[in-house]
Amino acid sequence: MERISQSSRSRWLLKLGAAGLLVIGLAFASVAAQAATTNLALGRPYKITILDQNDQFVKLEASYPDTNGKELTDGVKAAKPDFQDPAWVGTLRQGGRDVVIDLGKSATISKVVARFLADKSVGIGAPELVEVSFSSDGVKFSDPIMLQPTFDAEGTVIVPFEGEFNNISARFVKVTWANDVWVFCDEIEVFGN
Ligand SMILES: [Ca+2]
Repeated sequence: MERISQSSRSRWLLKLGAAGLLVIGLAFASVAAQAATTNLALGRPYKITILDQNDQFVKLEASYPDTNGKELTDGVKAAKPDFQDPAWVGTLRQGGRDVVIDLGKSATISKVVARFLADKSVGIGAPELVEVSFSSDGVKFSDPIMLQPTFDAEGTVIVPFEGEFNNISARFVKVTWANDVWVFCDEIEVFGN
């Protein structure tokens, strides 16, 4: 059997070492990529505030409730653009809504997505305005930034509104939408790590 010389053995060890480092590096890169796509809002508590409350409208929108006050971050999305799917939370007029999500701890945020329903045939429109703002203490919020619809809402469709950010640091995320008549939302997601 041919003996492996000392120098060629050293070269092999170097190559194995480099391969090992590459594998470890890829593993870290994979974890980092995964973390960046984590929905930090999933299962987190939030508070909805009606901007201009009217008791008559509050009664009417109770037909499309936010059951247990958890539906907007429970990870459950409507399968179809059907307003009768219980995943939708219906909100009627009253100016609009603030939804303040508490991520539980300070996070680095790269993307926010809020999903809405558009079905003009039943008076439900994608909101004309959706904004997001950020806070470290839940009291003082940054200036709002508009979330944009990912496409023009024509017909009966689910329209995600999105914003991408350059690693904003915050614990509290406030999504605000304006209500024309009916606005239906099923999920708000905050991606980052
Ligand atoms: Ca949901």
